Amino acid sequence: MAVDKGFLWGGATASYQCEGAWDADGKVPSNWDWWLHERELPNADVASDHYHHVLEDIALAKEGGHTAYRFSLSWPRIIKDREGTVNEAGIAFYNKIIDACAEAGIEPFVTVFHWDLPMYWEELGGWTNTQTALAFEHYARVCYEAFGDRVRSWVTINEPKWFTSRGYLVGDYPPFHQNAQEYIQAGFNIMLASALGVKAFREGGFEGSIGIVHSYTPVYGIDDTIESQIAVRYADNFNNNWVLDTAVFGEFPIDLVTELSRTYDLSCMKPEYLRIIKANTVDFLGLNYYSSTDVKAWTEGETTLRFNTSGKGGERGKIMVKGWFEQVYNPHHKFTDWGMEIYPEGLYHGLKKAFDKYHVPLYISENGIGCYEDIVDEPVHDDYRISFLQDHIAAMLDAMDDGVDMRGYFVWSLFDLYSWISGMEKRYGLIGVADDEEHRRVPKDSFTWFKRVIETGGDCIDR
Ligand code: GCO
Repeated sequence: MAVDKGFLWGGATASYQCEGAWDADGKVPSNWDWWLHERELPNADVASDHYHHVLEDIALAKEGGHTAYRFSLSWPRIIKDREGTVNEAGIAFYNKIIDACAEAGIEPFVTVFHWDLPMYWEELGGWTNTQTALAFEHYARVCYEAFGDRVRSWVTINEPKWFTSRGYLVGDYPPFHQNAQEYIQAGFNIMLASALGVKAFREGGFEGSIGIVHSYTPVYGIDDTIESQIAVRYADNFNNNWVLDTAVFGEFPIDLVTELSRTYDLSCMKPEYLRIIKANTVDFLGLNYYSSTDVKAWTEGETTLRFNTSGKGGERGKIMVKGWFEQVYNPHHKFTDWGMEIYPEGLYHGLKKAFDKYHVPLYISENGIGCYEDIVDEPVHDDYRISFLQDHIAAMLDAMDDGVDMRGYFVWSLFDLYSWISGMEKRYGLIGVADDEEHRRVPKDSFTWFKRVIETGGDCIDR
């Protein structure tokens, strides 16, 4: 049976990954701008040049039948300095996107923070400093006030786990640190920031709903032994619960806090902040699903912890999870070119589990596959992407049949964009972006296929 009419179908992007125009019209540098320039790494100075192609991109989304567009706002484009001065040109840019969406009948699904932190906060310790979280409240309020008359779906933060673990534990994202103490502080502050974002939303009496987006990694034990079950709990706390429990229940998992308190300084968790977190929980969860993980009890030296990434940095991730669990490869599964496990069943199980536990509406806020592709004039025949999306949408529809309250599905990504340290090589788009001066948009076969999925409300999906 087709999903109901209000179900959101669309593509997702993020400001740093697609806008380009990194120093245009009063935008100040973000931590990504600064660090990548400093280290001479591939950057998103230009990226997909969405800043100059935004009307074309929204027109294409409309042509593809999309009913929603998930994008993020850039804090350094909107707030110029630590005093909180607003950059009107930044506001104007997002007004342009939101108004174009309205004209196209596309619902804007807006993330307030998707990793591009103003450098003026990074200089003071970034997310390890509680001041950043406190400043986020002001920034979020500015966004609601500017766009809240037209935006009904808000996300405070995108993937707290992913960018903090890569930035402070694995050490391959800015600020390239490997320090578990900093990771814990950053993790706490980001959850505080999210709660402050919810607080500002509620206090302002804005219409609509507000949630958080999590990089969801359902965890499987290799067997049912008690050792494996304990490893699963550790891995679930590490991968999911510290974000999801905290966002929905307003409390960090108590066994995780107890465990961490044995080794780390948790004085950042002040009672007044814990009260803010408790009082300001989310309305919905956005789950980004790329892969699941298999774990077993820790057995030093026998296996390699992959840390949910291409393997790079996996060893370094061990500083935190030593003694907790080991991540193992499941030889029966397929993997992408970047070593991400392909396992649609994990989405079905994960959605069931999340809904049973949290009882809030769910969105798939990202799902997709990164591939090497050459964008020329002809559409890319990305049958591999179609089959990936087909199997994952089928898993979502099965979960809906089994009672899970799903409200929308977003493909990552609407068009090709910069994929963090993988640069522009790792393409996810339904629409190709050519490497030429014009950044020509060339819709792929998956774009046409997804249009049919939307038109049939998912009925054309093979199940
Ligand atoms: C990628 C990732 C995406 C994005 C996104 C996460 O490699 O590009 O798989 O998930 O990084 O920004 O929210």
